[in-house]
Amino acid sequence: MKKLSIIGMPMDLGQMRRGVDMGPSAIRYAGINERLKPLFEEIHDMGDIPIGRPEVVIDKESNLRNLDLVAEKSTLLAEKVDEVIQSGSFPLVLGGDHSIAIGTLAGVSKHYKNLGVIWYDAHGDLNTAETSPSGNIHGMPLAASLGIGHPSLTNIAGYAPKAKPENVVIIGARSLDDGEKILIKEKGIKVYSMHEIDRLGMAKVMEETIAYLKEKTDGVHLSLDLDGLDPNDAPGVGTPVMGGISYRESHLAMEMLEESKMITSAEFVEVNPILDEKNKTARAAVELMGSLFGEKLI
Ligand code: 4U7
Ligand code: MN
Ligand code: MN
Ligand code: MN
Repeated sequence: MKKLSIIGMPMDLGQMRRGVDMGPSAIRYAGINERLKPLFEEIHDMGDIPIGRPEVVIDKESNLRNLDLVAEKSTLLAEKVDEVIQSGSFPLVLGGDHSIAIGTLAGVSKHYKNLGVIWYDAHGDLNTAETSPSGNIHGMPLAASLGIGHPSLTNIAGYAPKAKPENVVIIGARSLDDGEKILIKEKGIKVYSMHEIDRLGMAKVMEETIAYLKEKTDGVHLSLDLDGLDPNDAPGVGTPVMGGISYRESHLAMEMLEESKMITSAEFVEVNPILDEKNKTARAAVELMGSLFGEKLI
């Protein structure tokens, strides 16, 4: 695709650590426009979806933090993403915590019969109100997108599910809660945990992922949580987990996705400049975008 549209989603309502609302600013500051300019005919930065500074509200019935607000803001994001795809442009969403994926996928999914999803993350984000140890919605967006969880989250844009479990691949998992493990088995979700990445190598993992999705999907969304990377390479995240995917492995993964030509939308989430070291995590995000969109080393 020749046109790129950047949408900032400075939402931090899906978790408790302040600062992830500054993710879009940090990523822009890291030079996203300059970096991607040579790779597109046209780049349109649409600015940020307005989130404001709403007060934290815990839903009485479900115990979910900021349930109504996340649902309301997700609807706004879904509309924007939908608009971008209709205009023939590639939507690139900047988070924000990972709860933003609920809105992104709500906007993307209606354009595909069989949307594939690559979930690049230390976590499964497959919790529901019942299984969540935290009540934080950023641990739930993949479940919600599969139609599992609170109706306010699963029915954004008026339909569910946004993706089928057999069209999802999780890459980088190393911190899964008990309920998430059960769901993965029950639904047959494909997971390349750090174990498989170590055993097979990233090249093989990506070859298999691409082959798996290619035959059955008509579009693939990349949801990249920076905590999928090792905290040494991406320290500016709210829920870091040791033993993650390296910076180099991540570049290889992005390069292979670019070669596959299968990615039709993307989001980079959980960049928290307050927890970062000299904007390292935002810079890593921008550099990985370079590889994802076709920047070549030589
Ligand atoms: B992220 C967690 F309990 N699983 O649900 C939860 F470990 O979007 C963490 O991947 C979720 O960063 C992390 O709160 C959400 C926890
Ligand atoms: Mn996540
Ligand atoms: Mn994560
Ligand atoms: Mn996190």
